[in-house]
Amino acid sequence: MAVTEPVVGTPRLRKEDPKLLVGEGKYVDDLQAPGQLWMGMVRSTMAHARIEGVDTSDALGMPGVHSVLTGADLAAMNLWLAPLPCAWVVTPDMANPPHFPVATDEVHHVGEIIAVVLAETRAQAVDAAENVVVDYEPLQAVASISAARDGDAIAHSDLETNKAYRWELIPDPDALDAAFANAAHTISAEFTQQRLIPSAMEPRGVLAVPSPMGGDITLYSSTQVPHVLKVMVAATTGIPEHKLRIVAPSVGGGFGAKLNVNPDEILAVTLANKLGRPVRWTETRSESAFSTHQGRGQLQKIELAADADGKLQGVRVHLDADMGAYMMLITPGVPLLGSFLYTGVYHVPAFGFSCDGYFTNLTPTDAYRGAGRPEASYAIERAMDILAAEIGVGPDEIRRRNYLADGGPFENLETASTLVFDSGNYSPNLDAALALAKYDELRAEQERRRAAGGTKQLGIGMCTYVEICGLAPSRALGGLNYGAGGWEHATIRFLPTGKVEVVSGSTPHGQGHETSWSMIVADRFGISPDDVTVLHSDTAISPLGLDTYGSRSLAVGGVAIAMACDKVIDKAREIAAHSLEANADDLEFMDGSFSVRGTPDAAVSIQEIAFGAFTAHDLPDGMEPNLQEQVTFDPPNFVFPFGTHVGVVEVDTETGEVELLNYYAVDDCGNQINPLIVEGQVHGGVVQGVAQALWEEASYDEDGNCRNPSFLDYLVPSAADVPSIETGFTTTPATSNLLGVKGVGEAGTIGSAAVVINAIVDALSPYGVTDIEMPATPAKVWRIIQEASQ
Ligand code: MCN
Repeated sequence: MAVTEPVVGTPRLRKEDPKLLVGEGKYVDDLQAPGQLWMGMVRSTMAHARIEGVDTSDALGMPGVHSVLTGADLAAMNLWLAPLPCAWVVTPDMANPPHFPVATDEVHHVGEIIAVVLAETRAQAVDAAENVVVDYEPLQAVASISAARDGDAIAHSDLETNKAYRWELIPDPDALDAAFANAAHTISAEFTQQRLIPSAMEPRGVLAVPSPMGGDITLYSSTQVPHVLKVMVAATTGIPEHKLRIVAPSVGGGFGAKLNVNPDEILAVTLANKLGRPVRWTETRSESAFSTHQGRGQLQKIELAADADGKLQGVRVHLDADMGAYMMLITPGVPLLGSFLYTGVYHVPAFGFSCDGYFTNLTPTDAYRGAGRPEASYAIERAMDILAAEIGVGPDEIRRRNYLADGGPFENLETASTLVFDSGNYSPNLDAALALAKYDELRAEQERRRAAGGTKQLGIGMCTYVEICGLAPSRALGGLNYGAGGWEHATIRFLPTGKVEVVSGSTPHGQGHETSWSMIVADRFGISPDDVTVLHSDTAISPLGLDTYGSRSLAVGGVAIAMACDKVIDKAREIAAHSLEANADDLEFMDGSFSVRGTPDAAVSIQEIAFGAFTAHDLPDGMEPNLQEQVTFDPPNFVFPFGTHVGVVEVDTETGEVELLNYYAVDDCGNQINPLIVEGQVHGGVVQGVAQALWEEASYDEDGNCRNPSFLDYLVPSAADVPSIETGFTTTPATSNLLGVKGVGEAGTIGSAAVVINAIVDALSPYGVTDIEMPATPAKVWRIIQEASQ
């Protein structure tokens, strides 16, 4: 049946949710395979040590134990060809010590795998793993970035230094020097991006199932990147790629932490392949702090040069970035993802960025929601507030004075970091955020409280962020030495009965692609979204794709879907012209039917054409049967969503407690497919940034032990910990894709940490407080007030 009302742009509940809400979703841990063996990991209890011996004898005799394999045993089995992959070798001389799934002679972080137990049940595997005795010779651990940079200890005994690489982006060094030499004001600030433990609702898990005959193997993994994983597993293990199938069943969130090739994935596949039995493992929550990569971990130095009015003349940034113990899939590239955005949404004539990557003896770092961009946004947006204070203007005014292209034109905005923003219009977005927050009233209330001198002071923070997403143009990614392309693939298939199948190369793990993709297709064809089904997350069903990260799915994959629909319509038009005996150019396609312009009675629906294309009884000469088209889209540019967020905190000056009272987010992600999903993405993202600002931090002692690997000590907020977030939107369509869409999956995270810290500093500015490190715990806030009051 034809549907005439467009659905794109209207809020719709997610079609994938009912199944998940009633517990029908099948996660890796729900799957069962006859004959399966469980892996139990023997993990290093030391951050840096030589392995002197591994005694497996007790474990081997325990009930249900099939085998206990040390690194040496596994090496002798020749299960893999290469170490775990790093796909982003950022400089030709980057140090990249080999990272095998199981350590053989030296361990480099607590939790690194030393031996694997295979047993009939999970409990038996875990019990036996606890009875493997490892003899260590302790080595000095490098437990922080500053220790890696300034200390004597070396994280890898066979390296001479902890420094892995230096990467620079200084388009015009002379101009940069001149900007600082001639500046009326200079600002220099240092910030710490603490390590974060990604905490998806579903921990990671794997199940590798060999087929009884033929040597094929299926890996079920809680991954956001089945396609990437397939290539990497093949390259690492030597198992032919065409013999591998990767399935990501229901995946309970990832936030970047399921974008990797992990030791457990390689172990499960290779052991299952070798033994001819299914092999599985699911991490426990506290194991996850060691077995899944962590996020952030940077020391930032940012300098601003400005003229007497506070107009930026130059921005200079240096990062020391914590790689952790090894380079995982994109570890070294994460800081680079942010490097281009340290000039924010501002007109900056001169720019320079450098980053030193350091190894430490801590869990490896890698992508975590925003990957590099929240860090960049934090540094520039904190620094802009400091500049505002120096110039003596408000935080809104300093931003307004510096916005790129204020007054237009709003397309192709050139930046000093060499990026060209597709489109951006920042002042109206700031205005909308200030209006939503009732900014003037907030300032008046702040003044009242200050004058009254009470213990509950108000702080108002803001941030205008921009992000680079829709990670895409393959050529641009190649220019950065990234090991893959950025295209995305879609296939659209009309079934004989007029229903539509979409095969999506991007792989949802919470983003609602089934709903959004159905909406795009529905509008293209004039049908109901309920008549569309979306197939994804299985490399046998969707063989081509580059998956979901970098808020790329809509701006690349969703656009590929729209383009594939249009190709289907083009073919259908030829068939319609044939059956209506008309010229294809004279046909119009509206509300799901083709008709001859001016004679609407002669019409044929796209479903009728689909059936005709299936029977193929009367197709134009030489035309292939069926209505199915595919598109691989490689966009000409990234997309650059932006937004202004305002946060209001109440700081208790006696206890140091900070309460986030209100949060207002006005985002601009171009045209929206489903505003309800967009809003949900903003909410989730904002809370993750707020959590970094207030609560979350992976804390390590000087021996490299994580002090808080469980939810008892690692403070992931619940809905009750945050206020209801009020959202608003402006719409500046993207110019690099036909839907005019930009990504939103990370947007909330990118602005929110800076907002909260700006707000706390704002509340405490009368005390002379100019900065506070994240997370702004009550103890830290209290101490800083005491220090400032002395
Ligand atoms: N959307 C829209 N209109 C827009 C932009 C997006 O309707 N203008 C919709 C899209 O159609 C899609 C959703 O919003 O349904 C997110 O789209 P997009 O911004 O393209 O982001 P991705 O789908 O590529 O998701 C990746 C992004 C990242 S990088 C992280 S990290 C993240 C995130 O999404 N992790 C998440 N959101 C998450 N949400 C959940 N529930 N769980 C995670 O692990």
